[in-house]
Amino acid sequence: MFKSALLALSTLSSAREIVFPPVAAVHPAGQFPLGHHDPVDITSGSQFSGLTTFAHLPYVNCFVDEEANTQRYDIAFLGAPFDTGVTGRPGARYGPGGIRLGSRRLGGWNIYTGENVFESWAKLVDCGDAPLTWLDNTVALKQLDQAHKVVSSRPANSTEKGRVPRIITLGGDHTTTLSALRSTHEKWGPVSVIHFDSHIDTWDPEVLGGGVSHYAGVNHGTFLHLAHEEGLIRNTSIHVGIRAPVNRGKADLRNDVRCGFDMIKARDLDRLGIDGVVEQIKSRVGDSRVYISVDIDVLDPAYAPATGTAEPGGFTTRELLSILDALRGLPVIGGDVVEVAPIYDTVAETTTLGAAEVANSLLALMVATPVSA
Ligand SMILES: [Mn+2]
Repeated sequence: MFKSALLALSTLSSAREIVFPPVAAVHPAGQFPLGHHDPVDITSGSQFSGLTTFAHLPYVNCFVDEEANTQRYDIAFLGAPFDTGVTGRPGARYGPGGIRLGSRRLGGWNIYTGENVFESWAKLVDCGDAPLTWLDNTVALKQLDQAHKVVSSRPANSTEKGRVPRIITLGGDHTTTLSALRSTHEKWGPVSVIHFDSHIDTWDPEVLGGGVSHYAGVNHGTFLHLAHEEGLIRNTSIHVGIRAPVNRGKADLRNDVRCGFDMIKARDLDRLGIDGVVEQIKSRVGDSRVYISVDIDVLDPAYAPATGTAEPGGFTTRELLSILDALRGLPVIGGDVVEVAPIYDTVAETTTLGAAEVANSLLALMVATPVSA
């Protein structure tokens, strides 16, 4: 009995002594063997170590002069945890954190382009989330306006590529895009909006919310109407992926055109194909500067269940990424991924993984084409 126990112990201890060859552990970014000089290396990163920023980018508190002035950047990720402008399910205030979690495995050389956006001319940072109050929409949106203006007002790192840093916002409900557009207008003037969404979001505030109170008219279904009213956007804008019903039939659609939008409906993709959709978007925006806003509900709920106003019959994740990547060459001055509400996600993080990939595609477009102010 003693002998067999000893045998079991020695089997266990030798099992614990199994030594893996060094190539079994690799550096996530470069496929370098870990512990090249030291058999135990804790200086190189792993996909799961450290604190969670977008794609492991360095965190810079971009809102505080003393912290940001010494750490310049060209493209900044900015979280906008705001979801009190929704008409459906709330929860997008957790979107920035959810998208960051979904971005943990981003990195490396893109299989389609052969490029690595994380090893380019552009200095990338994650500014964290704008600190927004959660009980007063008017104050919160003023804070977000201010956050965008402060983050984009700092001098860029690679000034030969462009003086103004560009921002990719992680939403937040779609109201948050209004703050982004107010800020881009100051730096770049009116821009064409390429708006991926299942809803038009140009509803007249008088009709949607404004009948209740003045401030309720500022919400995730009216922000594009307000952006038009404020002169922030050009009348060469376009929706992509629309399929949700409108409230007032022809009146809403007439108003939509008046706000500067053309429309590619979700099922148009079946007829036009990816190339046809891309061609229509490009011919619509011409050579104007563009802002790309992606409401994750443009995807079918099968691919993005974690959103506030899901509409069946949407794009697959692959279709959306193919369209986005084909917009390469357009002068993209800013963009966002919004309406991600992680509490409704699957346990496999279906929506947040997709949303992170969308943000990665926006980043690739911005790195590919520097824009000077
Ligand atoms: Mn929307």
